Amino acid sequence: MKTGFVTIIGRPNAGKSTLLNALVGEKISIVSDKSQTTRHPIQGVYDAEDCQIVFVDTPGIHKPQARLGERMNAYAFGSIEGVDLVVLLIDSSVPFGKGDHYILERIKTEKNLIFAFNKIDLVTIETMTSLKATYQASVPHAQILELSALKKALLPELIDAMKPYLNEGPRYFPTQTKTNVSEAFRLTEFIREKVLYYTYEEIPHSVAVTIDHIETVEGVKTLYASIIVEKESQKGILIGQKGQRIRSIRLATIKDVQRHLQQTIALELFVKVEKNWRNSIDRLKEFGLL
Ligand SMILES: Nc1nc2c(ncn2[C@@H]2O[C@H](COP(=O)(O)OP(=O)(O)O)[C@@H](O)[C@H]2O)c(=O)[nH]1
Ligand SMILES: [Mg+2]
Repeated sequence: MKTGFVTIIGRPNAGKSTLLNALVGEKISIVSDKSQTTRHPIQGVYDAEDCQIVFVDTPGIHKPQARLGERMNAYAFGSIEGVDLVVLLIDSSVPFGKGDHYILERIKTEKNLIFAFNKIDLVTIETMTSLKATYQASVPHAQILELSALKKALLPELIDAMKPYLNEGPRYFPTQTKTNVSEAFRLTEFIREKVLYYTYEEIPHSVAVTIDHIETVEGVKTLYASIIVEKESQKGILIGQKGQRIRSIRLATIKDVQRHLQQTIALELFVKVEKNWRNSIDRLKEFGLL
């Protein structure tokens, strides 16, 4: 049995979480079109007859604007230490820029490195060829692959390419284990994903979610959760006119959580304002971000 740890890193929005979910075959890590969706390193386990790979999804590497952002970058770079292989996932539809150069400089000394060019469904062959050449020229020892995480294209090829970097040994986790994250954490993330979907600009980055209480009455599980924002104005936007937006968030979350838990649930959402929580050491600690 071949086993190993593989970290997926890259810029925000490259498709890292989409890839993790596609490889594991279950929604482990939330996905959105907003940057900085993933805040923690999240493990997802790929399990097959001949190999088990523990993938680590990481926050996108970006220019930080708050302590939270600094922490997220540190998590991402910290997650490449001691793993068997680093996969740099690249959004092929975005031109090579300073941010990409910065990541390359940080990781080019890694011995086991795959550059995976994602979103092949969005680019021409010419674009892809020239982007690949740029990367290959700066880090010649890296192996290069193309794929689409969203369309689940060329994923078996990616798995095959990883096998030489794995080691002989027993499984790290039982075959049915898909992730290391707790059930409570997954529930907060399901809610945060819906908040990201329904909001724009600074709000997605200003939101944290806590599960405050869970009760089961006559077989119906009710989750009481708080959505924490940084300003009164954000609270207003989140609630929306006549409570429309928070209602949409609530209903979309219920649908998702019910599918995940395979049972009927109720959900009570409270929106709270906490100025500057992203710079609060206590809060970041509480959210497992420090
Ligand atoms: N067209 C296309 N979109 C993709 C692909 N992979 C991911 N995406 C989209 O890219 C956005 C960011 O995805 P996400 O997994 O959250 O990126 P992350 O920030 O790197 O974790 C989402 O809207 C995904 O649906 C792909 O192969 N093709
Ligand atoms: Mg992500």
